[in-house]
Amino acid sequence: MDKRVLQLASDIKDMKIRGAAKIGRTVAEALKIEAESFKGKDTTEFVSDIKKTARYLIETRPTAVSLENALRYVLVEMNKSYKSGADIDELKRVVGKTSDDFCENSNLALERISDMGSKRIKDGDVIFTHCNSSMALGIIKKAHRDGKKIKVYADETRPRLQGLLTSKELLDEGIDVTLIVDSAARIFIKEANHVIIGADAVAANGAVVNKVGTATLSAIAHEARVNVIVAAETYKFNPHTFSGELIEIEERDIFEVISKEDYKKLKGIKVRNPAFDVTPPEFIDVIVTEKGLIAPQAAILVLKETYGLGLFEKEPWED
Ligand code: RI2
Repeated sequence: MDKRVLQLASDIKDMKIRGAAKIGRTVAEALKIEAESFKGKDTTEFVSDIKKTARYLIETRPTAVSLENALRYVLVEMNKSYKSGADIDELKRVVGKTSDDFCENSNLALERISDMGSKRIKDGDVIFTHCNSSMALGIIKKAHRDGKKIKVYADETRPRLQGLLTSKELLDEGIDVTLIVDSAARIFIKEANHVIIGADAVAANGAVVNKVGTATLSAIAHEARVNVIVAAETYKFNPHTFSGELIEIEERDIFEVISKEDYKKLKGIKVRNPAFDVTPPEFIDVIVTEKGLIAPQAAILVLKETYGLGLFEKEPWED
């Protein structure tokens, strides 16, 4: 495997490259790099090398389905060309082109989601956000750029403090931001008009998997009758959930939660660090996709339109 691909995989795993949309674009680019650097002339070897690279990239982060869907987007087309007898140059071209298309569509989705979502925001609105979602922040920034005077509460998002990244991004735009600890959400939610968040995965029943803490925040918002808006491209929808499969929740290193020093002091302590949680559809008012706004209960229709029945005999990266 190309060294640059190995480096990208390691950066995704360590969260130097993070955010579900960016992870998707990065793995698509990684396949293009691998294809371009392939030296041989044998098409079977080429296809097997690209599939192997895809399987390696899948292992980096299990929950963000954008990763899997980006690989699927490229590999389905590569497999079709291989079966129809394409030569090595054509196969390389197909991988490069589909990788570029995925990235272009992803950037376009950000623009569309920002445009459509921002129409929900009125002048004077107060918005609550969690973690650091490019899609959610796209909506907030667009509302601000359209001249709406808004105020944002960003929670810290323990343990990795992505709330600081969000605060910096919004401050750079000149937006009024207040940073709070996660556990202060119930105090400030009463002031909010909307909770706007991203998604790492959306299930067929409309449940949203997002950064841990999202489910609690959405429950609090539901109780306070504050709108919960999820910004998610259609490639965040998980086709496996169509047939009832559960989404795997990534558990990360416990030393993101506790220092090694404290861990030693607290002999016998158990620590858990799930990176995501599941918000039920009842707590979500709308999902903004690049194709339009949908009720969470309509997630199944998005999946059907994109993946048919979603019952894959074989994944495109399997040999
Ligand atoms: P966009 C992030 O995951 C957060 O959970 C965020 O809400 C989600 O990806 C979506 O981000 P992590 O990579 O795709 O920080 O909207 O674990 O940028």
